[in-house]
Amino acid sequence: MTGSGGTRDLEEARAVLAAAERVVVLTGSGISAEAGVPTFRGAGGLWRSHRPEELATPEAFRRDPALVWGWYRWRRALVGACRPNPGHVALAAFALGPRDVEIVTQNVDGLHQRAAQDAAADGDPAAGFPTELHGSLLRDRCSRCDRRTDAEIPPPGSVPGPDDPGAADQAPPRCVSCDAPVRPDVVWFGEALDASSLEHAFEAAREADACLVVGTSALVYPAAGVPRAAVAAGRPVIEVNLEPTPLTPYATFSLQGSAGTILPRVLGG
Ligand code: BJW
Ligand code: ZN
Repeated sequence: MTGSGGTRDLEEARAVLAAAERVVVLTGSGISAEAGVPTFRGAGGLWRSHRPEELATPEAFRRDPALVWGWYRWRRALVGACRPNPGHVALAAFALGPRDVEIVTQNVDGLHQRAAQDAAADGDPAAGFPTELHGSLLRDRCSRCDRRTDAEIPPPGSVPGPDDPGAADQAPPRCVSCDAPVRPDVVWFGEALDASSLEHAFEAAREADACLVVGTSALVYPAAGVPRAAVAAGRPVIEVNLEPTPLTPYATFSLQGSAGTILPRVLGG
C-alpha cells in the first residue's frame, strides 16, 4: 500500500518506526536543503549551471583542476556557514533513543555529525554518526597516494560562486608527500564507493525492521539500491520527500513534505 502522505499515513508510519528495533535511514541532499545547502537536481540545484560530468568526475578534475577545485572551495564555504536543521536534529535524537539506528547518507556536508554532537551533549555522539557513502567535503585526499587531511574551510562568503563574475577558479594545492594535486575526498561519478561501507549499508537495509528514506531523488546508484534491498527483503519503507521519486511506487508510506517538518513529527517521542 502506497500512502498519499496524509495525516493517517504519518501516524501509521510513526507507529511502524516506534515499534521497530532496528531502523536504517538513507538520507540525501533534500535533508540539508532547509539548512541552506543546495540540492543537486531540480530548481536551485547545483547541477543547474553545470552538468555533473563537467564537475563531479575524475576526468573533469584531470581536464580542468582549477574549475573543479574552485567549485568545491565555494561549496565548502557555503557548508561551513550552515547549521543542522530540525530534520537533522530529530534524526540525531532518534538515534540516541533505545533503537539500533543506522544512518546512511549520500551527503558530504557533515551536518549529521554536527547534529549528533549537539544532541549527545556530554554523551557519546557515535549513535548518530552516519556511514558516508559519498565521502566528505570536509576532507582532502591526494589524487595519487590517497593521503587524507582535514580540508581548509574558507570563511562564509569569501569564495565567489560559479555564477558570479570572476568565478572561483583556483589551482588545487599539492600533496606534501608526493606532490600530486589534492582533491576533495568525495566519490565522483564512475568511482567506486568504499566497499565495506556499502556492504554495511546493504546489510543494515536487509536486516532492519523499517527503512526511512529522506530527501533523495533515488536516482544515483549504488546508493539508491539500499532502500531497494529493504523492499526486496520485505521491510516497510517510509519515504519523506517534497515530490515523488522512482522509489515512491515501492514505498509503504510516501510522506510528501519537507524533512524539517515531517521528521520531527514522524520520529518525535
Ligand atoms: C526535499 C527537500 C526537503 C528537496 N525535504 N525533501 C545504474 C544505472 C545507470 C547508471 C548507473 C547505475 N549504477 C551506477 C551508475 C552510474 C552512476 C549513477 O548512478 N548515475 C545515475 C545518475 C544514473 N553512479 C556512479 O558513478 C557511482 N559509482 C559507481 O557506480 O561506481 C562503479 C564502479 C565500481 C568499481 C570500480 C569503479 C567504479 C558513484 C556515484 C557518486 C555520486 N556522487 C555525487 C557527488 C558527490 C560529491 C559532491 O557532493 O560533489 O553524489 S552526485 C550527487 O548525487 C551527490 C549526491 O550524493 C547524489 C544523490 O543526490 P541526492 O542526494 O539524491 O540529491 P538530488 O538533488 O538528486 O535530490 C534531492 C531530493 O531531495 C529531491 O528528490 C527533492 O525533491 C528532495 N528535497 N528539498 C525533503 N526540504
Ligand atoms: Zn600524495
